[in-house]
Amino acid sequence: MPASRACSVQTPVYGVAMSLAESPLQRPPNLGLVRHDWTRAEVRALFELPFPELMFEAQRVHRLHFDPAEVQISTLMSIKTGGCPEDCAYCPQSAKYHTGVKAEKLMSLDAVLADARAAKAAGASRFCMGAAWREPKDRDLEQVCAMVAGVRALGLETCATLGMLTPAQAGRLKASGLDYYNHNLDTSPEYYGAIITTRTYTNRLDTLAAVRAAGIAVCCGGIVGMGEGVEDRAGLIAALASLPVHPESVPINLLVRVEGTPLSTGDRKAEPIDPLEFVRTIAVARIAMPKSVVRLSAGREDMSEETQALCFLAGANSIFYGPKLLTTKNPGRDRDRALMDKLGLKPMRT
Ligand code: SAM
Ligand code: DTB
Ligand code: SF4
Repeated sequence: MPASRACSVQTPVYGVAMSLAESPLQRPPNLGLVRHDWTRAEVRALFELPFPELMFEAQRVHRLHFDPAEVQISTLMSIKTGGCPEDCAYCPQSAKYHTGVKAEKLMSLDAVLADARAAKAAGASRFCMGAAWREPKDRDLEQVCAMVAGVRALGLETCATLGMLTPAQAGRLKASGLDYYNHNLDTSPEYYGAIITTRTYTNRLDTLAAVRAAGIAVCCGGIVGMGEGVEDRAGLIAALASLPVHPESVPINLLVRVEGTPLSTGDRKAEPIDPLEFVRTIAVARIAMPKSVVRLSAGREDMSEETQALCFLAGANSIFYGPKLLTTKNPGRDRDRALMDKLGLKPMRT
């Protein structure tokens, strides 16, 4: 061994886990390889690691597959807002709750393309169109397909999140040029029923299978801070990492608590989660799905710069950029540019 590697205070060579090598902790085998057989217990054990060990492993895995200074930039647009028949307890767009979000019609093609042009000019590489539907009707899908084709023609990657899809609908979206489809598992299979009753976990897995079979890249993650336990956060990551192919994109959302939703008040009120537990969830997602782009998704508006910086250190490498998510606030572009400059982060090359 060259002299420079013999001493434990030298700059580490990536892939050589110096502190773990000297620690009594056993590193699970094959960290950094893509595996589909993650057990809940293994994922749970990652959550239990001392914070420095977890962060070290997450960074090691991150650097095996990504440039840690690069962040993928997406912009989100609500193309059909509010009035949704589903009862997702976190969602301001459900017609079942009084949140002040007004139901609107599907936007026009021109309005969507104008927004997409602005997003591109501001530096986004992907444009994600969200609709508050349980599932798209075929005539709505026709219009969304035209939007997808138009956005793609602008030179942006395309993403849509429209609710449940049949295989035929997924095929039509693929044919129109859809690159990514977002459909989240949201939480663990066990906690899911406490959050949504109008569709099942299996419904979600079926949509994900239809998207995958159509050849569209999968964007699938969940929400943290809905009153779930660490067991559920581990269950979510284990479910995502056990999919036959890992999602190419994994959004980890921090609950945006919106007044009027069941999680905002009363006996179902979700208490805010410790920011470090959110960081841990990002780190565990990074380790369990080494090649996936992990998005530090909703919830950044009220997040400190320090917490966001820790999320990037934990392996997050994507954000939504622009002052609005679907119906709630996201940091303004100036604020995000300043943070990225301060941290030396740059847009991911596509
Ligand atoms: N209606 C479609 C569906 O549910 O699949 C697409 C839009 S829906 C708003 C997309 C995702 O946004 C949800 O699955 C959920 O994970 C996330 N989301 C919605 N409201 C949220 C909130 N208040 N805080 C954090 N994430 C939220
Ligand atoms: C995802 O995982 N998060 C985004 C996107 N997919 C569609 C949505 C966040 C929504 C936050 C609440 C709102 O703005 O309405
Ligand atoms: Fe509807 Fe989607 Fe909101 Fe659920 S998350 S209420 S399906 S818009």
